[in-house]
Amino acid sequence: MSNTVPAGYAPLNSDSLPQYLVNKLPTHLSLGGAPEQWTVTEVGDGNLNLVFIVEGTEKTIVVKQALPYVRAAGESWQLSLTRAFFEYNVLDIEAKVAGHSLVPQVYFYDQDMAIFAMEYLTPHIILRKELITGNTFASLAEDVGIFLAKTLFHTSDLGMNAEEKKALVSKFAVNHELCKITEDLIFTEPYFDAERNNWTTPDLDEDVHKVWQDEAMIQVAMRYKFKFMTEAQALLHGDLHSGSIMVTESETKVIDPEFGFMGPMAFDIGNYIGNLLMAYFSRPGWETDAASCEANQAYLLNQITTTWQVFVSHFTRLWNEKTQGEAYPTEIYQNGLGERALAHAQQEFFATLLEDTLVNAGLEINRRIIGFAGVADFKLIEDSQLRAQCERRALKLARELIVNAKEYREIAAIGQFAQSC
Ligand code: SR1
Ligand code: MG
Repeated sequence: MSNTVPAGYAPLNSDSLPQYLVNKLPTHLSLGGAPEQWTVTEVGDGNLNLVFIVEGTEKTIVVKQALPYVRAAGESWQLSLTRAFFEYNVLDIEAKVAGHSLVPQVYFYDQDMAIFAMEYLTPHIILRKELITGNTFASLAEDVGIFLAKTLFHTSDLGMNAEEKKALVSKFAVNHELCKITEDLIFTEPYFDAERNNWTTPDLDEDVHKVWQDEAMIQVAMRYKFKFMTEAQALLHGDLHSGSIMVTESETKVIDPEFGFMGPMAFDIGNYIGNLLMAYFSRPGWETDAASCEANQAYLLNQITTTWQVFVSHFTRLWNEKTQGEAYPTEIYQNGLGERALAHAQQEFFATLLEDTLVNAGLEINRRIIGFAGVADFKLIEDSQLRAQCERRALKLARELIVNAKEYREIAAIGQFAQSC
């Protein structure tokens, strides 16, 4: 893996950032007050980057800088800085197709320093934290469903010009290092005794060893790894979990698309649904009151169904109204075979997409419980026995989704299986 650091690159810190910004901030963007008086706080708690909040007297911004290694692992796991380029570019495309109501505004990007500055989202909070607290959000499913529909439709051969779409494939193919992280951490390592795996031991040892012997499940995982690597359907966010979404009562913003590349649509949708399911299974670790635990779990299952339904109806609308995109061309459907044939084509499309979504959701659950990068929903449950109990139920559902995805014609049916776990 090449890891060349450009000559102009240096990681910044709270002391050096203000001076750097003085020369870089666009003139129209004034934070107010002297740079020495700005308050700079490093708040990055993700796996990869430095994230600073810079507060002037008039305005606050967020500055994100890539490090030449994986922050969560240390310098022994080298990673090139190009991810800042991809994150900036995905944010730009997402904003064009989904709008700034769902995607933060970016102020500038500096390639040499692998840094960009963006809108400070306040009072938004990371969705994962909110779900752990047990909070609910009225517009979340609608917002995420629409985000998925717009970003996936408009960057696919259904909704964009074929030449431009192939240019996107070529541009994002260079994000192979982050794809490789996903290929390893999601599709490979949970299925053998990989060094980086990290599960609740010894409580889950037996369950994890069973996974490594589960040929039926592993064969599907390998098939979906191949699909992930070869199906360049649309520009994916690439890491659409509840830690990549910030919310308020009425607003939803999708952040952190550094894993973006042209891949299978079901990966993004399945990732998000897998994380809602983990929130669901972690509830008994966070709630002592049975009734409120049940109510919250019902909310989470409803989120899954509604997100999918909103996605399908919005995507269908875009498809029915499409004016470009050479897949399922308008000459054949809108002006040819007609509405019935188009509806039939769409029905088949969504049936396949649902199956692939459920498998990807299951794979995301497995990797968060067995693999390197766990999720706070489970990891922060202090009582390891209780944690393992929650995780074991989630693993049971994950297996069902991976092995029997085809059986689920309606997304709501997975809720029944989840309840039976
Ligand atoms: C080494 S990065 C580990 C994980 O963190 C990111 O958020 C992605 O989910 C990745 O798989
Ligand atoms: Mg991230």
